[in-house]
Amino acid sequence: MFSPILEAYGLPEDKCTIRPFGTGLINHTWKVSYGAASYILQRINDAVFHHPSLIAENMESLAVYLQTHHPEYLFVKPLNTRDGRNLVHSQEGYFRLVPFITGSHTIDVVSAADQAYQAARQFGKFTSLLAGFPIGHLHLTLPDFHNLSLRYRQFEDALQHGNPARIAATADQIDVLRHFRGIVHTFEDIRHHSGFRLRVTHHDTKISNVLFDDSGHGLCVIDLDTVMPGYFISDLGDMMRTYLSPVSEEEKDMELISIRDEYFRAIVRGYLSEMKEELSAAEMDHIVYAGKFMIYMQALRFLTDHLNDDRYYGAKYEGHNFVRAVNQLTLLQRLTEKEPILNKMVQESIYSF
Ligand code: GN1
Ligand code: MG
Repeated sequence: MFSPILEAYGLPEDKCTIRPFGTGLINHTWKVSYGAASYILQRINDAVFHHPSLIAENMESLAVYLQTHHPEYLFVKPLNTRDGRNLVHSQEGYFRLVPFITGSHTIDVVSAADQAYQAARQFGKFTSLLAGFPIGHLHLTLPDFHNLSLRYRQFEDALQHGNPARIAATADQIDVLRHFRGIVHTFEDIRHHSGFRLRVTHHDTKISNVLFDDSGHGLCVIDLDTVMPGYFISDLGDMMRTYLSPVSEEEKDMELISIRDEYFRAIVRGYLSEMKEELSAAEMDHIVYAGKFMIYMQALRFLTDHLNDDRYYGAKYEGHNFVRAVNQLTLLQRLTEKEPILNKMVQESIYSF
């Protein structure tokens, strides 16, 4: 299967070692080693990304901008094939090959507050280095990706047309999602608020999308498929969603879900260390909201998918997306309980700069 793809890049498949890599839910990823060189090969899920060439074009324009304005920034861009293409289309789908940066590594689980700080700093840096980039030049690779109002409508749609047995069995979770609906209203306010800006936003700030060096310093961010115009709450919020709790969205024992204060502080400090000059007062007032926004959206998306028979995320066991939804709702409740403390930490962080 890989032979024509690797050949396009001048790599002989029979001399390469190819093994699955990473834990993403959407694209397929492999690490390819050839002699001393290593690469990351990815098949873009074109059931999700209908126009993979738009991703490649976004990477080209970001690369040109960064090369001109911030040539010292490590921007990991897909390689061109021998005949100059930035993407290979075969019967098996769309593929790209990215150089593996020697001396770098990724992590799958945040196990120290400094890792959260480093990652938040890198995501903030990415947006702030691109503050002058003409935002209209970015293609929307997934239109409405973080449009919470649309996600809520899709949830309501699933309540109408989804699997009736699953709808009946999830009445409690449906109630909780409805109870938190104010999070959607705040999002609507944000969209109409002049203090909120659309910036170059990563939209997938999980820890495995940060490259670290051997001493644990953040190097740069990777996995740029969903880089699009967006609000800062997407990136900051998804870090809260994925770094605050000691257990991930896959955890079935909800007792283990908690908010780690020192990780919250690390995320906010790391992000603000790069973004404090960028954010308006109105945006600064929505730092804790960012976490609520992203956790709520993910809970909506998992439950919606469960009601739609797992057609988007797939399921490794019966009720997988239901468990994920309950997990995210639990996390949302834990975060909401701590809101006053977290807001206080935000104020302390803002004053400490
Ligand atoms: C998907 O593929 P992965 O794991 O990077 C999803 C994210 C979700 C995440 C939940 C394009 O990301 O939005 O937060 O799963 N990406 C897409 O694990 O839908
Ligand atoms: Mg991703």
